[in-house]
Amino acid sequence: MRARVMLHGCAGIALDGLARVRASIVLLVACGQNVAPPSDCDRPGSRVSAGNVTAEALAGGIVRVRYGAGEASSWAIALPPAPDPDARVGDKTLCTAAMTVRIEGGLVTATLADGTVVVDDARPYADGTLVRTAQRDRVYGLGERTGGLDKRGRAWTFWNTDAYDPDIGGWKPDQDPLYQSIPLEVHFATSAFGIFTDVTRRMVIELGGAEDRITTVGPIDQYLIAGPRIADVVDRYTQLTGRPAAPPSWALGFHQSRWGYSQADLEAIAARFRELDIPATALWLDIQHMRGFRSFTFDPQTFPDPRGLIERLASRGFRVVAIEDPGIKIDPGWDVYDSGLPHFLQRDGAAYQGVAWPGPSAFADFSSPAARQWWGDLVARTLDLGVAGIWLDVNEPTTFPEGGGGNTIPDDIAAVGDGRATTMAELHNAYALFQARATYEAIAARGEQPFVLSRAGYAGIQRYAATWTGDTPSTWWGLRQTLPMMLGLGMSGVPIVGSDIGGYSGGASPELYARWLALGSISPFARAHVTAGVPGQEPWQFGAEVTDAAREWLKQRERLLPYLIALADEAARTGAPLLRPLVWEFQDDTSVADIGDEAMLGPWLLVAPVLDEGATTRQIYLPAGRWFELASDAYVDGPTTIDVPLRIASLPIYVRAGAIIPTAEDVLEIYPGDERSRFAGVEVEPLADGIRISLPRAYRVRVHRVDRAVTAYPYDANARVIEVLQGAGTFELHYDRTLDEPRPPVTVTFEVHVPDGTPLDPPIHVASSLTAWTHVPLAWVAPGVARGTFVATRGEWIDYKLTRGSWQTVEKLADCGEAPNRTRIASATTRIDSVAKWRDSCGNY
Ligand code: MIG
Repeated sequence: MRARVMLHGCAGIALDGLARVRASIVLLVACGQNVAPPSDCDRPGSRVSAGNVTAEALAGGIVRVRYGAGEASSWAIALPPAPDPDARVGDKTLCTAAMTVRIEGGLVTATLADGTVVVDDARPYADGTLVRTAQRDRVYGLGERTGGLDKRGRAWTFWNTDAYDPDIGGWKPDQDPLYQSIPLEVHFATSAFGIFTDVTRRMVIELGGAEDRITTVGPIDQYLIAGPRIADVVDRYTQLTGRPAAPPSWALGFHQSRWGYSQADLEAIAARFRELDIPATALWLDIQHMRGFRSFTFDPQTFPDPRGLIERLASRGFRVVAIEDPGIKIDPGWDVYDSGLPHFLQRDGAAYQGVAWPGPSAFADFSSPAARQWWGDLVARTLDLGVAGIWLDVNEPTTFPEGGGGNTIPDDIAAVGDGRATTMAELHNAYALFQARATYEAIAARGEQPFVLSRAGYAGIQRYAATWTGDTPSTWWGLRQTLPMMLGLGMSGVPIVGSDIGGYSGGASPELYARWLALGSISPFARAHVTAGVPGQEPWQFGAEVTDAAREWLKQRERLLPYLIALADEAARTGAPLLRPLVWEFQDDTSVADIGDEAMLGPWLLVAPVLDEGATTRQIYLPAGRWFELASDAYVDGPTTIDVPLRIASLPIYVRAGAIIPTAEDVLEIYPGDERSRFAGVEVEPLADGIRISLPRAYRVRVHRVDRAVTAYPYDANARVIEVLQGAGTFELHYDRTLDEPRPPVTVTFEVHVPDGTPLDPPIHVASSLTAWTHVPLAWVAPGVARGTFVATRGEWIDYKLTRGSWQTVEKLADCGEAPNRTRIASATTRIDSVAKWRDSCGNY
């Protein structure tokens, strides 16, 4: 029996049983570079210790190094991993299949089997300071951070902070720290490894020039995590700190929020979404619904009947998510306060008081199991009203300095520490982790799949909550920062991430809002939200063009929902983020390591949102392989950089060859490539004369870009798609897989729905860029419905206007305002446009 092993970052090398004994020697020769020195590991064992440093090999390709005295204990670790049964030790050395760790003279060195240096201490550990020789590699991750993908070159602080700057209406361009502290470094040169510094106390990690420096107080636990792929690092890391919770499917839909919605606003907004046919699944309650900012209450004046409200919203297909702040109003006689007394953090024998939204407030010690139970019972009360999800805000935890204290609970306040008495100095960064746990467990206890959104977090937060990028201001730099920030969170084990679509401070221009919504529509968590006292950021607030584009993007998201669900399921099994940088999928392509303005949505969709003001074109890098434009099925062969023209409606998405994409109504979109591929239980194997497909259940299978007429199957020659209904099992389709040209012509169908009273004669016309803006008539096909076709180059933008044969009759908006040009990408999909008014009926020509 031959075993295929992947070691040392070399290609897989086949070894038989005998050769494996001398595997390291064989591999040294095979790899021929950068080899770790021969070790003195001569006996079984998983632990070495010298001075105040201990290294322990754990199962799953991880070594824990403890700097400083005492036994390690952690709030982040989901299940303490067992010692690595195959590890070996020498006097100063620990050897595992993945790495060798040596402790000598108080210095730790750790090297991967291929010689890659993981840790090279430059000085013995002392007084909470760890200094190591910096490696010439990139460092991804570190949780929620500003800047690009690579975090090298500056110091990063780990201290959860409400980073609001009133002058900016959110956080600043290079703000640090933000709300979350996730001390996972994902190092990448040619192969990847991780360093997770499991410290919840205030800490700074400086990823400088010659030295990397970690500064904190007290002992430091580091988990050294083997690769070689970035995906392996995050897989191992989320095995250690817990797999991400898969959200309920409604939580993957579009959410609408703002600070300040009244009961009437919510009802009107629900109706408007349905009227405009814009998909949305949830509406949010910010702190305005509370009685004097008391968590777990509804104001009897302004929200007299929450249960009825939530039922009416549910009848229109909306779930409701409600915010619950941690600061509990000091209000003797109020049952929430009274019942909380045994659970609040204390100072001098009384509840510690900080100032938050309700004024003087007490804060539960979520590191106490009893306090978590108390909070969970209150969460259950909110859920009993019909609320479907819980939003945890200001849980850094934030207090208002205006109240005389600082911006958080003081370090010296004692805390239960989940069985290990401590103070806020250590609990601070983990406060939200425990609060999210209490909330998640309360929802799960009811048999519901929890949806919790938390602003703050520590390593492990992914087990309980999704997150968003907090108060990102409504600026172009805010939008531009959002994508790398989400990608960084994804590489830090937090896959369900989003941003306030339109930005938090408000006043977004139509263009900024449109670009943000496009990005939001391909974000794992998609919620429009904005602060109080500014215009709302619902999709219809920015003009007809943006409203139409919003409908397209959100319908596309709705179609892709089964794909998103499959990705969330993958995340829950492996930690892989839904939205991942190109380097995650194309680690061996040296040109993608710093690309943070494109991303992969799962393994199959490359998304290139538009992030610059006024952009009329954008460059898109496509790695090796064939890429099909999602909107048109035009294709491009990579590696290449293309320049695409842009419209407001643009959201460039390319499908990677090999793609298997489950979509709504049990449709499975398949884009065969030259290699076997697998996703969501489906397997596709290319054959010389077609493909073989294995399905776990029935699907309507659509095989894309079949250019030669196929007689044996239902075949749409214009779409160039074979569409067959198939049950579970394996089947083959035989056809000629040759493609004729990247952008073959396509017949484009326009369907126009006209307002009542539109005369039949003259007919509806389309004036477009396809016909040098001459007016071409459509045919009436039903009362009020006209249709016609044009031939276009697949994938080109068509700009057009609808008329009744002349500019005097051109389409107008419902308020008789000028209608912007309509636009669409030339494809086989029928476009349906509804006209509100004609110019001659507006009487203003
Ligand atoms: O002190 O609840 O980031 O989304 O609208 C501000 C009001 C508290 C901060 C959140 C924001 C929310 C706001 N909150």
